[in-house]
Amino acid sequence: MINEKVQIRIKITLMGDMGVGKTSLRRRYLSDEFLEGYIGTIGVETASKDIIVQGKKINVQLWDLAGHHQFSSVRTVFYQGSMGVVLVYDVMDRKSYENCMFWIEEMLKSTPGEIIPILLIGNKIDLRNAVIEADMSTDYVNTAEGLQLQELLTEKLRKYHHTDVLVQFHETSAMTGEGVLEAFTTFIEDIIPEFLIQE
Ligand SMILES: Nc1nc2c(ncn2[C@@H]2O[C@H](COP(=O)(O)OP(=O)(O)O)[C@@H](O)[C@H]2O)c(=O)[nH]1
Ligand SMILES: [Mg+2]
Repeated sequence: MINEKVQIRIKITLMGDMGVGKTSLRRRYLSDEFLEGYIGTIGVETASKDIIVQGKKINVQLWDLAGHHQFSSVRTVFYQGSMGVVLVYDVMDRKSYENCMFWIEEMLKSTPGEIIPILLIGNKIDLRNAVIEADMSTDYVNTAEGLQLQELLTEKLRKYHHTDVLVQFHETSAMTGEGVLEAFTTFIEDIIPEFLIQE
């Protein structure tokens, strides 16, 4: 029997360059069972839904920057209290891949003393598949490069926090849905504190 009460709320923050597909991923993951909100003062959209993990009801709240991604001091509120961060790049946009380090640095500056696991996502693989199939010589970010960045982030966070921090990596298409549910579900199951779901 599933307990009807929400037993835990988790805040997860989405970050990454504009246009990489954060809002699309959020919508795809939450499908049509979500509630949306907007925190105007810091330009954040929130959306949440309840999921069941090992028989416990969990409220997952996703925070997503709306509109322009301008660096600003109010953004610290955006990161604080996050139980996890989803860092997204677009596999067809190398700049968005290279900017991932800057996003991590901003997050670390905003959350002193907090250890926050990362889900790294390379999105828009449907477009990459299309150019590979058409044998086009377009520059794209391949899976090996995604894995390299995962390694780099793991190393950076280990040095910064002097302990191991979870960094997962998945490739997705918010357009077709490929990999989306799996990426979020695996991450969320891994970041929920054990003591909350084991009784
Ligand atoms: N082909 C393709 N387009 C996508 C994908 N994800 C997002 N998009 C498109 O990319 C644009 C930016 O997406 P959006 O979610 O608004 O990005 P955000 O600025 O990071 O929130 C939109 O036109 C989306 O339809 C994807 O996986 N594949
Ligand atoms: Mg958006």
